[in-house]
Amino acid sequence: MTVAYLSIGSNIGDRLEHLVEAVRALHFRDEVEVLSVSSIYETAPVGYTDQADFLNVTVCVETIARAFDLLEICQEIERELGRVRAIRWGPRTVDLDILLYGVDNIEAENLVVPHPRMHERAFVLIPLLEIAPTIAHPATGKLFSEEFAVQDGGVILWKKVDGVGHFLQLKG
Ligand code: 5RY
Ligand code: CA
Ligand code: CA
Repeated sequence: MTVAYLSIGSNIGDRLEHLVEAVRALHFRDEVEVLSVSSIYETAPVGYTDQADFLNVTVCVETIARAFDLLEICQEIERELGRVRAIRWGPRTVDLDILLYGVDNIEAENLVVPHPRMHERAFVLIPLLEIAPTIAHPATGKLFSEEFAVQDGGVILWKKVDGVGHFLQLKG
């Protein structure tokens, strides 16, 4: 069993509905147990900025799936929720990214873990630190709480979430 952290984001349509459905889909997979979920944050788009704001959460799961199977699961859920990959950096109904998979370092063509940009993205770090305040980068040993990006703006608490059960009961 491996503990993994995922980032989930949505910036089109009913963003809350998309996050709730994504976490629900993880919850119903036999290979995945959702251990915790952060509050929901509204975040300014990073990387391609002339776009709608995102809702983002970070989720901690325990899984028997290997990393590449977890990636498959995430991509299946994206497809189930109607994500169309029309434009590479276009708006997305839902995006599930593997941030950390245990302490593994993976550098494959289709999967790089730890996520290479996670330490510089407040929309990842702020929700991650809510559920794992003392977590460190498995390769560098650096605490994520000590990253400068934690102090970046553009991330506001949108809805406080008190446990996975509460999250799964939210209506989109
Ligand atoms: C759009 C904007 C930025 C598509 C769009 C990127 C996230 C993209 C992000 C996320 C926030 C990215 C670049 N339309 N910014 N930027 N949250 N993902 N706030 O989840 F692909 S990647
Ligand atoms: Ca499950
Ligand atoms: Ca992605």
